[in-house]
Amino acid sequence: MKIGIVCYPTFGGSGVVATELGKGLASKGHQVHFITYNKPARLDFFSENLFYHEVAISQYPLFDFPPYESALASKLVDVVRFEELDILHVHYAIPHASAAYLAKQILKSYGINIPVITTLHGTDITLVGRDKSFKPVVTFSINQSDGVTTVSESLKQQTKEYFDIQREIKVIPNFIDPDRFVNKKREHFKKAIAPGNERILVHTSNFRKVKNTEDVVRIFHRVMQEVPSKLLMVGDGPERSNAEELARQLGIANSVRFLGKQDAIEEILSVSDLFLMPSSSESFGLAALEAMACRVPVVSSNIGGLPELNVHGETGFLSDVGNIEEMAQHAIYILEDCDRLEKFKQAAYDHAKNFEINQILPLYEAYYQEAIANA
Ligand code: GMT
Repeated sequence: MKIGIVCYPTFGGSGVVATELGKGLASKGHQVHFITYNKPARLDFFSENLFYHEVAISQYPLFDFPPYESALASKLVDVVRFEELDILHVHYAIPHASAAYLAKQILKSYGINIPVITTLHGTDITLVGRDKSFKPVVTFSINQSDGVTTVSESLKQQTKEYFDIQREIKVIPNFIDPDRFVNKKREHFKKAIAPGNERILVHTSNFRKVKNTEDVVRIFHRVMQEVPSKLLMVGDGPERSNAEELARQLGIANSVRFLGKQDAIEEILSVSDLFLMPSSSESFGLAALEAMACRVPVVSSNIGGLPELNVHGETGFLSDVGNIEEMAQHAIYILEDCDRLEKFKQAAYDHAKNFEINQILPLYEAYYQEAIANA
């Protein structure tokens, strides 16, 4: 198939999933065209089946807000026509689904009927999409897509609850590449971070409000009173300085390392013993899955899609959002006993196997084939 993929080209979960999907499809012989405003962060190697089309946005003094949606729709028309694409797959509803709808209508005037699949990732539904300034457009473009997928059962239910959706929604969970996300022995790195053989806790995110990064610091503060440990904070975003300030106020700054944005996340996860994800909204929790694949159990909130990923009492534990004391107690329980920690690590790894790319990719391929056949 010749597949067009539209996504945000950043480190955000939706862009990561879209890029890894495209790379996986290309390695199976499909021709994949990424159409976005920057080269996707994880599009890091050359393949004869991978193409990147940049959406250029004109800067004109009249435009306080450059019209990205129109520029994207025009680019989609162009790429579909001249690269003869079979299908468009857009990730994140806003503004990708409506741009694809517009492109689809324009392409009809050229006698082309291109099927459009929309994958909803979370904040496009739970936070941004519900905003009344977007809601009619999001509802319309979901209903007009030829196929709609969500990354968890929970997100499917939320989409139906918040929007008037008349069409079927298929759940296709997120996935990991097990060749990349696998535990790599990095003893020297572990020794440098935890010279006293302390336990290593880790959090990776974009440090937005929903990630509750201050809760991560508070949980750690509680844990280190019982179990000698260190905390690695990976990523960057608006809440980073608050989390840093809190670590200083609590007098634990020497035990917390803020590493900023990192490419080799798997190396950091490989030396870690526990992943913390106390988010107040999480449609899936891809970062937690990446940790599990590297043998890292997860203490998380029980929000959104997290209970579909983190098996309470097996791969980690779930708690109500904001229940810092319970999350800390769960973390201590896992970390204080070597045999128990090993059991949780093994269970996390075993469960992550259900989300390997080779199991999930065929679901997308079959869904594309169905949409093309019905177009
Ligand atoms: O979590 C974020 O802020 C990034 C966001 C995105 O849209 O890129 O992530 C969402 O999509 C990921 C991939 O499907 C999911 O794993 C995340 O759970 C989801 N984030 C939220 O729902 C808050």
